[in-house]
Amino acid sequence: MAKITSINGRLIYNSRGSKALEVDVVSDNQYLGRSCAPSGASVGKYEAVSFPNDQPEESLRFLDEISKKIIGYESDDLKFIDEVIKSVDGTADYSKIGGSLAYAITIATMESASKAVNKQLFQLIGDQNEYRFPLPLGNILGGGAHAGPGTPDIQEILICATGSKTIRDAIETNFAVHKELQKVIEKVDPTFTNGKGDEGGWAPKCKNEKALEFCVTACENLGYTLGKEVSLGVDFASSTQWNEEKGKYVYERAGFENTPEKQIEFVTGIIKKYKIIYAEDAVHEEAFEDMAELTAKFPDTLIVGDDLTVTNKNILKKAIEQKSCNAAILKVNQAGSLYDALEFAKLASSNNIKLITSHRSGESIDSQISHIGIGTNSKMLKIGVVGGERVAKINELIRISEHDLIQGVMEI
Ligand code: 2PG
Ligand code: MG
Repeated sequence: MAKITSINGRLIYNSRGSKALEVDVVSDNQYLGRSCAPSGASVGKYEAVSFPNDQPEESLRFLDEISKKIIGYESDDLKFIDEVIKSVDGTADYSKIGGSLAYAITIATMESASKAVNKQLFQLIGDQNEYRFPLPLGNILGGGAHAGPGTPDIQEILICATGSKTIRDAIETNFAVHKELQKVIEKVDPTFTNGKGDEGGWAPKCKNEKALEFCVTACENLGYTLGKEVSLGVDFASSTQWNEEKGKYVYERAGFENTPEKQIEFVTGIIKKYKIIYAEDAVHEEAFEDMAELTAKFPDTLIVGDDLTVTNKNILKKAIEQKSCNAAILKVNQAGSLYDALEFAKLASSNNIKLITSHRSGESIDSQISHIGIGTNSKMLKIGVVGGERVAKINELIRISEHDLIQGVMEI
C-alpha cells in the first residue's frame, strides 16, 4: 500500500470569505489528496469545535506534530491516522486542535490513498457490492441564519427530484425548479432583487408560508406533482428560533411565538399542507421527545436530525433509544474526523436510520462529499443547487456517472 510522503497545510477562504483550513497529503511522492474544511452558520451546540479559540492559525500549528507521526505510514489506514489525531488532541470535541484540522487531514489522506490504488474515493469509504447515487437535495429558498432581515425564519426550503431515475435527470429537475422559482417570486414581488442566501437559495422578502407557496407554484408551473416527480423538504433549523429563557420558539421575522406544543402543531401543519417528505430539525436540538412525537406521527416523512444528532455516535444512540428520528444528517465536520463520521454512518445504517450526507453553508469547491454520500449509502445528498461551491459537488456526480460503478439512484 502507498505510504504518506508529505503533508502541507494552509489557510484559504471559503464561500463566505472566511478563513478555512486546507491540507495536502501526498502518498508515494506522487498521489495528491487535498481537502478543505467547510463551516456552518447554524452550528449545533454539540458539534466538534472548528478551531481552538476561533483561531484557524492556532489549528494549523498542530499540523506539524501530527504529520511527523503519520508520514511513512500507509495512507489508507484511516483508523491509525484518526488515533494519532485524537492522541494529539486529547479532548472529546477537538477543542485543542480544531475539528477542521481533523476533517482536512483525514479526507485528504483518503483521497490520496484512493488515487494510489486507482479507485474512486467512494470505493474506499464503503465496501458494498452495489452503489447507488443519493438523490440531490437542494436549497431553493433560504432564510434564517442563511439570509438577511425580511426573509423567512425557516432556514431552508429544499427540492428533491424523487421521481428521477437517473442522476442527470435529478440534477436537471432541481435546476429547473430553482429557475422557475425566481420567476414566481418576481411576478409577485417586482422589487425582488434576485438576492440569494448563503447556499444559493433565493432570499425573498416574505414570511414562511408564503415562501412555501412560492415553491409549490414553481413545481406546479413545471407540470410536476408534489410527491411524484418532485418533493419538498424543509430544514426548520429550529434551534435558531428556540429561546431557552422563554421556553418558546420565537419567529422574529414573522412575528409570532410557539410553545413546544404549538411548534409541533406548526410543523405538522406544514408537513401535511405541503406534502413535505423531508423535515430537518423541526424542533430544537435537545427536544428528543418532541422529535419522537413527530417521528411516530409521520412514518412516511424523513424526520431528520441535524443539530439534534450532530454526526455524533453517542448522541445518535440516544436518538435511536428514544426513537427521535428516522433519518440523520452526516456532516463530517460536525464529527471532526472522517473516521468518526463513518462510525456514525455504520451505527445509523444498522439501526435503519436513513442518512443524508450534507454540505455546510460555508463551503469550498471540494467535492469529496459527493463520494462520502455514495460510500455511506446515503439516501440523499444535501448539496444545494447553484453557486460554484455547490455545483462543484453536483458536477462530481456527473463525472462519477461516467464509470459503470453505480446502479442508478436511491429510492426514497
Ligand atoms: C444546516 C446547514 C447546511 P449550516 O443547517 O443543515 O444546510 O447549515 O452549515 O449553516 O449549519
Ligand atoms: Mg440543518
